[in-house]
Amino acid sequence: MPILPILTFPDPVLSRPCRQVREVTDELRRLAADMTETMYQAPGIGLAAPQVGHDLRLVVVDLSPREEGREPVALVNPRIVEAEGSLIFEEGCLSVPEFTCDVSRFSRVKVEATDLEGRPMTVEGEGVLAVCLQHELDHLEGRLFLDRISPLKRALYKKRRLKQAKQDKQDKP
Ligand code: K1U
Ligand code: ZN
Repeated sequence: MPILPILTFPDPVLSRPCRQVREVTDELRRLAADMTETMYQAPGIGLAAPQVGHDLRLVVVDLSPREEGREPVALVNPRIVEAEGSLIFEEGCLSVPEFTCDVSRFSRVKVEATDLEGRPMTVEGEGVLAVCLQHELDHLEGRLFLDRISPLKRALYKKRRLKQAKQDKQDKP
C-alpha cells in the first residue's frame, strides 16, 4: 500500500470544503486503504481525504494504532447528527506540524455515514474519539484546529511557519 504525502498548512486544499462522495467505488476503497496506511505510518489517530490532496468527504480513524489491536474505520460522507457536553483537549494535526493547542469541543457526538460497501453506519464517540471525529469532520469543511484557537495563538503559529518556510527555502534554494 503506498504511503501518501500529507499536505501541510498553508496548502489551499486544506481550506476548501470537500465534495460529497456520489458512489463507493473500488477507487474510493483503494484511497481509504492508502489513507489508513498513511495514518498508521504518520502515526496518527485519524486522517481526512483533503490532507492527502483529495477533495472528497472521506475520513479514516483508529484510536488503537498499536499493530496488534488495529480497528480502522472509514467514514464516507460523515455528518454529526447529535452532539452534547464540552471538553478541552490538546490537539495536534498531521497537517500542522510541530504545534499543539487546547481546543474546546463537544464531549460526545453521534456521526452517521456510509461504509465502504455503501451501507449506512453510525459511530458514537465520547472523549478522544469524539474529539477525533470532530477534528476530521472539520477537515472536510476546510477547517483546521487553528481556526478554533485564539487569534493571537494562530498569528504566532503562522509567523513561526512563515519563518520556517523562508529558512527551508534558503537551505534548499
Ligand atoms: O487529522 C489529523 O491531522 C490527525 C490527527 C487527529 C487528532 C489528533 C488529536 C486530537 C484530535 C485529532 C492526529 O492523529 S495527530 C497525532 C496524534 O494525535 C497521535 C499520534 C499517535 C498516537 C496518539 C495520538
Ligand atoms: Zn488534522
